[in-house]
Amino acid sequence: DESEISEIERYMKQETGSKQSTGMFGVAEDKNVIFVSIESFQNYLLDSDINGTETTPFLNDLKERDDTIWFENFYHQTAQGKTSDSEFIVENSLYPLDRGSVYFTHAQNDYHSLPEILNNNNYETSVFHANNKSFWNRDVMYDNIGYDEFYADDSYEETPENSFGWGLEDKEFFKQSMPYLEEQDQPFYSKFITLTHHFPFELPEEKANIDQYDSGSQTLNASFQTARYTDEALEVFFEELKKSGIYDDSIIILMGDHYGISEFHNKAMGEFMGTEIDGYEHMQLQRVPFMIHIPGYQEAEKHEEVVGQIDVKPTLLNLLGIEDKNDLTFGSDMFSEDRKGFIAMRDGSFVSDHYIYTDSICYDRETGEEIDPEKEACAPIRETVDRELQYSNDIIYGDLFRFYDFN
Ligand code: GP9
Ligand code: MN
Repeated sequence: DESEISEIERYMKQETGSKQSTGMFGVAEDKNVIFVSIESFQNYLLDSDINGTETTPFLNDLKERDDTIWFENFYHQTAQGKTSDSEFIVENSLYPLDRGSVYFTHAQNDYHSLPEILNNNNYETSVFHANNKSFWNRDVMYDNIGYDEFYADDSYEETPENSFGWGLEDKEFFKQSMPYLEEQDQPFYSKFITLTHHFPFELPEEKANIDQYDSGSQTLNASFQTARYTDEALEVFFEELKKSGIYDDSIIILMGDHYGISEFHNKAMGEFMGTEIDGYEHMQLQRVPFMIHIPGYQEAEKHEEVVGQIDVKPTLLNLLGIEDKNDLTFGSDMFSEDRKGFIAMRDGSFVSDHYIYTDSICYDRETGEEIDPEKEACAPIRETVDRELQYSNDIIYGDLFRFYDFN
């Protein structure tokens, strides 16, 4: 009820809210935002090669450029809701639920989501994803949180040549999206959700431009081919955006939604990485690409801060110069000096500047060494993490934003 939300509000305003940076405020004011959620993409793919062929030549180049801000320690924070969890975290800066998908279980709640805020600031908002509208209950949730348009599989032309695995291949997906994108009123916010690099990483042989890896895991082996394919699709998309003229008035954000290779493949993954996958390495494998590409910008740097999906909403609003003073977010602006200092996973694991905590073990983040349990180094952050996860659950299960005035 109202007293619960007041307590949570106090916590969020003190600990997680109003941490906007001034330096980057409004850098992308009035720009279109093209947000690409890259299916199952993890950081181990970046700068990797198979038999001397780069897996992700386009992304490797993009992340080093002066017009791309790359956060190399960006973590996904999803749970059972997979892609839908990543969408939920980005749109709301709340945690996903400990079980199920909030997109299914609490699609009718009151939220104060990114598309709604952008709508209020004169943006047209849309989602592009070539799958069934009701997958993950997206049609219902999108409607509730304020997306203007949802271009789903019925907006695309699928043929036996351009579809396999989960459906329409990413290159066709981007190409066929262009006419719809060109119809958007500017400025727009458009989210694109790719599909080809999804388990079981199926790709017709003639579309593969890199070898499979060679290990005991057919899943890991095949994943390099679909990752390479999606990297090429992103390059196609950038070219299409340039051709249409949209590129110059836009920023493009690329984000991996969650892991693609589960811990069942730890043995093969360990061979690939050249190290055994313990709890520490497992956590480090939860890093996914996060790049902010700003055409015309020349001062971009690589960022080493520990950040995650929970931070996307405040970061993006800050870049767009949108002040939403009463917003309640568990994330902070990634560019702020005064960030919260940890990224929490749904199961209570976390990564902080100095520590990584998982499965009741506290590791030194720099060295990966286990810290003597007597030292209790992780304990204070553990408490805050549990508190935040509980607050987030309270908000969702109790639909507490009903009682809060965002104006
Ligand atoms: C389905 C796509 C994949 O539409 O988003 O979902 P996932 O299995 O990754 O949650
Ligand atoms: Mn996914």
